[in-house]
Amino acid sequence: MAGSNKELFDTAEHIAERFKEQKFNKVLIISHIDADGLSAASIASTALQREGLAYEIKFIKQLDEAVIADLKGVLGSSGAADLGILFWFMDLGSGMVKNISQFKPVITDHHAPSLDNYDVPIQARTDLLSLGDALTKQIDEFHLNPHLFDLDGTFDISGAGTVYLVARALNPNNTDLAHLAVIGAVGDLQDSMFRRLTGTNRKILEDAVNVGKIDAKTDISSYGRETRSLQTLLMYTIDPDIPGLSMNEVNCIKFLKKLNIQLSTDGRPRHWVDLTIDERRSILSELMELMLAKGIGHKEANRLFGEAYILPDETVGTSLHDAKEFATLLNSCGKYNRPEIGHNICLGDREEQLKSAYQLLKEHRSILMNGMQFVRGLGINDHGAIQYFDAGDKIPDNIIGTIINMILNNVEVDQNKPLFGFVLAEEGDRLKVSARTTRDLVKKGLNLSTVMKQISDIFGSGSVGGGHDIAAGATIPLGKQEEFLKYADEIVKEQFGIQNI
Ligand SMILES: [Mn+2]
Repeated sequence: MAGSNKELFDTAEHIAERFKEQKFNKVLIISHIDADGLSAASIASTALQREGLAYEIKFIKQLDEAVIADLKGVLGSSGAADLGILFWFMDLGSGMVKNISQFKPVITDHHAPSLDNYDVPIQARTDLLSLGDALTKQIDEFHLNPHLFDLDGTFDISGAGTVYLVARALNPNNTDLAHLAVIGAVGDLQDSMFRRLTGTNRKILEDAVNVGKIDAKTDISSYGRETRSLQTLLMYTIDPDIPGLSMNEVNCIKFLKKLNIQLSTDGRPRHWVDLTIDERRSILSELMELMLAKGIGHKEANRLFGEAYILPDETVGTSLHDAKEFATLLNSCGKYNRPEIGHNICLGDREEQLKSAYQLLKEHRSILMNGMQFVRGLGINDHGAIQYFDAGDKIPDNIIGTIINMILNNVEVDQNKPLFGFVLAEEGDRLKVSARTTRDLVKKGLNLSTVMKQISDIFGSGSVGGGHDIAAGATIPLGKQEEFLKYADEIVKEQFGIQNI
């Protein structure tokens, strides 16, 4: 199944050539407003600036018809080439190749391309065949996506990674931006399956390590080594599930006290990074023992360990010192519509912008906690092969995916069905639906990206959907929830090979 990444590098070279050769006044960067998209745009803008090329950035929540209409406004009646604008879609675009072909764009993305990207309608074939061929060739030429080369975009490379390959092809000195691609990749959880970056991400990581921007070390895989108290870090360790400790703060405190681990010094909670090597070892070996004693297999218990990506230039004990926590900080900027703050932090601002980002992070945490509690009170509904909840307007639409992830990871929820969440879109005129599942179900044939795409296609205009096999989303018209659930149940059953009775 795994293809080779040589073609990725070749395509990156080809795109870099276009930046060097084509005459244009400005590059218009259109990127996703999350940690991966922010890292991607930061790599791109820095690389372009270094080449003396002007750019402008548009961060968007998703690429839909409304955004495309907006971009068409930029074009006006003339073509992109006449205006001297080069459109560069990053961390998005592959699912909408047909709709954006008129911009003659560069696309660097890792989301699954839609199957109907290159179809020319049968009735138009006689007239348009040659035109269609030319168009297709042109799009593919500047379309960098691991899926086009048989690589899995959920873990082989991220949006920021695809941009990084282009930046590196533009100028070998851009390897000093590799750490941003690492942040983008872990922001998209690309290290979660194997507990380390693999595939093309591994090559990017090597660059980051070689220039001294990242230290890669095996450590506890739990989130929050830098900024969480020890008991919080343990309590929220849910993959792997630690019997008695996951989601149980009291037991976590008892566990740590039994090992004579001081929870605080001078009234300040200690974090994982404050522990001595011996303390870390004693906790990890005790956790392993506990899990094995409870009958958990070695392979599962070993998920306790993972590769940590440390940014040695940053201050220990801050979000910036760890790639995962750095990504969370960027995500909070995106989620509260302050992408420029995240962008500036990636570019190196450590003063005012960083302060604002920490404030957003604080708010983000409390909104997440409230959202979790709300859904817990609401309960999860069973619907054939799937399960779902409807949060109405009680949860902001931009954190619904994160909430679903947190709930699905919670031991109390059925892991054998994908979890869907509905929420009113921010604009109030449509429904946003988001879904998450486990790696196990994906292995059994589940593909949420296809589910979202197929249903959006059925609904037609006003509906758009896609993403990854393990995590996907769609926007659908109001009042279509029941219909959506019916289709989702059918498609998921089909994917699992279950006959409808
Ligand atoms: Mn991404």
